[in-house]
Amino acid sequence: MLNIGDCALQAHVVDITTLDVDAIVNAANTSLLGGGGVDGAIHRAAGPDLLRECETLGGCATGDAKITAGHRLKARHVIHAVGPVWHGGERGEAELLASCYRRSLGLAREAKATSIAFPAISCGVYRFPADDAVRIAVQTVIDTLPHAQSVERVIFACFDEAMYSRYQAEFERRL
Ligand code: AR6
Repeated sequence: MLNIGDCALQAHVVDITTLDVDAIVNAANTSLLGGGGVDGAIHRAAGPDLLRECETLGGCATGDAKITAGHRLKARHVIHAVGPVWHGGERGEAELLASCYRRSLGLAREAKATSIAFPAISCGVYRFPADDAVRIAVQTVIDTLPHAQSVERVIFACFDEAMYSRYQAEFERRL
């Protein structure tokens, strides 16, 4: 855990779809119409009304995010962020990934969310190098928290121990 002002940053090995938080973030694609990985898991757990709501949104640009209700999830909202596909690092991937975290926290603030959980956006099918992605995620959240005062708890939901260790190492580096 890492405390930044009044906000606690935590990493947990957990299925993000099970979390009872104000908002979970989805690692979506530009269509916002579902897919595999965490996106597929969120749509399965939230039920078909999530897709119906997503169909009204008109997609989403890479680096941006859009918010919906949580439907059958315990989470009140889903924030659908579109991370970059990794192409070697010369196509603005780092800035686009940082933008996902900034935009998601902005939407969380507008929804008056106090708790938000992020998956490791772009670290699966989109192949962003995980160590770099984790550093960008933690740095961007820390930099953006002063503009997202409602947020008291940020959870980095990890699918496995290897990803969890990366967040722990990043927290410890900052203690
Ligand atoms: N809870 C937490 N983390 C998870 C879960 C889960 N239930 N399931 C997977 N992960 P990915 P991307 C982790 O591929 O790279 C989809 O098809 C996973 O281990 O879901 O941003 C979308 O529609 C990895 O660390 O997202 C897009 O087309 C992380 O979540 C595309 O994949 C992200 O992996 C987005 O690719």
